[in-house]
Amino acid sequence: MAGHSECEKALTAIVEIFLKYASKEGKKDKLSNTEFRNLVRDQLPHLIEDPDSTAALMKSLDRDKDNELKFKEFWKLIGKLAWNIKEQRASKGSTCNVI
Ligand SMILES: [Ca+2]
Repeated sequence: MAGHSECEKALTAIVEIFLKYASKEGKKDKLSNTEFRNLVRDQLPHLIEDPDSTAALMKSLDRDKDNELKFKEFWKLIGKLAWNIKEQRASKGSTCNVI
């Protein structure tokens, strides 16, 4: 990653985290319910307030209703979280807060 920009590193990190958690059980490129819950708990503790509500969150992201999240479905969440961070920064000029 030497020489990569902050943005390139951030995007790569998101992809690598997705693949790391998705590879733990079942299909290697999709998140199961358990994998998604673990990812939220470990990687998004300041952005998603209630890790116990991940089942409902997963349901809302699982567009094709196969009970797994492919990267395209997971990316909707990343987009939403990024949007929330941007809105909070714009309104308060503060650092990242819990949503
Ligand atoms: Ca799915």
